[in-house]
Amino acid sequence: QEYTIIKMELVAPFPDKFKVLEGKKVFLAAATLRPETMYGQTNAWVLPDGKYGAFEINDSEVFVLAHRAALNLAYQNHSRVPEKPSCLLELTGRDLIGLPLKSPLSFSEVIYALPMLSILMDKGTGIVTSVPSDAPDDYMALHDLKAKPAFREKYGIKDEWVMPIEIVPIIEIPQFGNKCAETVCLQMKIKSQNDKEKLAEAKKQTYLKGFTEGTMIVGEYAGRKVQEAKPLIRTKLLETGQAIVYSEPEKRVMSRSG
Ligand code: ZZB
Repeated sequence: QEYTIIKMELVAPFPDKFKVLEGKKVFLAAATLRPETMYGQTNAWVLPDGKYGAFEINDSEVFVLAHRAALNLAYQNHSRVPEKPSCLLELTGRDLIGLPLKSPLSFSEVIYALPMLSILMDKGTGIVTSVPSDAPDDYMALHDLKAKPAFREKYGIKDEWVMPIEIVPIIEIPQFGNKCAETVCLQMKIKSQNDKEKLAEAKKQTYLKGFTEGTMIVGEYAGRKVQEAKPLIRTKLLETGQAIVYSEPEKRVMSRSG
């Protein structure tokens, strides 16, 4: 599986726990298969109990991601020490909640890291960028946070990180409109982010529709089909140093859906 890693930059001043990283450029490294949707990013997702680390990618840049992903990246020429992850700081998802980030192409100047309970730590980087207009999982996780004050309280989430978030329409799909994740979640009567089976089906549908029938309505390639815009946007993100390629080696164990 070939992902694009989006570099979501931690905005200074760093919180106490991250002070040892001062002077470096620090990024939450989000793995995505949909680089063309980056205009619609509203926040980042982390697993509260997930184990993460801050790894030196080169002399000046640090990526926060799962240890397994750091090892894979080290073998893909993205480690200060060749073939060896160099961890400066051990972290959990809870340490990441509330971090202010600046992410490529997002219309929001600053977005925040928030908890999502369905993140798999053995897939991608364990960091996910949130596009609630087009990703059903993101739409439902954001819905849960907005609708449930107790949930926000449990994780020490400030209202100002969540309540101002608005879904940004970025892709138009015939019959699904410009917030296809919302359309599908409502149609399928999905209740929360824990509704795993229905969400898997919703994801499948929106992936397919978005790719085959979607048209960009924002950004440099507005008016172009998603199929055409996707590789162009990806290349631009890579060329401008805002993203890197990440190949996920085949897993030995079968995935849950396999
Ligand atoms: C932005 C985005 C926008 C995504 C969208 C999807 C969609 P797949 O096909 O199952 O490999 N993701 C990445 N890593 C994880 C993880 N560790 N745990 C849970 N989710 C993860 O799915 C890849 C997508 O799943 C990635 O692409 C990421 O979300 C998420 F409009 O990034 B995506 C219809 C989906 N739309």
